[in-house]
Amino acid sequence: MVKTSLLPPSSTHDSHRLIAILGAGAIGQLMYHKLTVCSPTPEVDDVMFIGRDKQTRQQKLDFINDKQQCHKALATILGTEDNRLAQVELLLVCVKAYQVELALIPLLTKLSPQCHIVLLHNGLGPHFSVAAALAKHQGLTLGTTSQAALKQNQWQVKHSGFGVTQLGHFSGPLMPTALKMRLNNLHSDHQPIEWHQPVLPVLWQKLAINAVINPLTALNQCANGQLAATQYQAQIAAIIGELVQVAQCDGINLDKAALSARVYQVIALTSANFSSMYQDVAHGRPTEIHEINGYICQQAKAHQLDVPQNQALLERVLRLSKPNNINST
Ligand code: KPL
Repeated sequence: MVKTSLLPPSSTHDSHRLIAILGAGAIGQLMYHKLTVCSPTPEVDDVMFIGRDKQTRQQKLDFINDKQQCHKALATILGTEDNRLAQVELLLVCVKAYQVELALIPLLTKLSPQCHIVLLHNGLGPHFSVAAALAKHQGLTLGTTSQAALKQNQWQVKHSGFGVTQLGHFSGPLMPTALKMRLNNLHSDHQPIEWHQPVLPVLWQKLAINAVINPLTALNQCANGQLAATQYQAQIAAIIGELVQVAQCDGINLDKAALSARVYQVIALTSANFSSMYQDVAHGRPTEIHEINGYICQQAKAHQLDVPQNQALLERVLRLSKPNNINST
């Protein structure tokens, strides 16, 4: 067991600039540990979570790294009325796609007027309303991560797979270099953080991966790897074909063959995993279907395109899952 220094919240000087994480799920907790105890220069007192309650509290966390070592930490979960929200200069939003607007928009005026926001959810869509709600000096970066983390219990997370984290500027002021350097600590073993400009092509690529794997595993109740079977080939090709057409009308050129190869690569790399949508449906939680296949349908409609495969997946998953509601996770 590796013991790390646990600084109490009182050690945080009032003028400190803070990094905050909204969403303490598996990815939110992984980001916390990467930015604190796992970073080469651990600074444990300037990274905090933002909770839903008014009161600030402390929470003990466990992080099990790839070498099965356990790091212990004592995290501050800032309450929604804590004045320190105004010191938050970088906010990593790690909630589910359907929770982004409800969780983030009411907070924006409480954060520093220069706060930079990073959205890290599956799917697309919430970035439009978030960009519109930001103050003049609040910039927006979008990203995606294929790092994997598994919750062993609510406050114990295991780093279960290495992957790449891809980020890029979307709107407003650029992220200051000092914050960018701090985020470079989110790298996984041999894969540095990738910064992309423009970022949307990368996010459409990830959308294709999620548009295939997530609904098909949820509907067929299978692990990701089972989608490599020939019975799914035609359907997967049709989902990707529709997405490529819609993306093109949105000004994003994607190579269908390369995208399809990438989707099958992720199916192979994550073959034993059960997708997040499979798990959401299995646990009776809402899913991110609106921000995944639903986003493809929405953009298709705007361009007067038909996307029957994605439309059918959207409707079938909606019949399986709960209506989206921020309080239900
Ligand atoms: O992002 C994922 C998810 O489950 O949401 C994939 C890449 C499909 C891995 O399971």
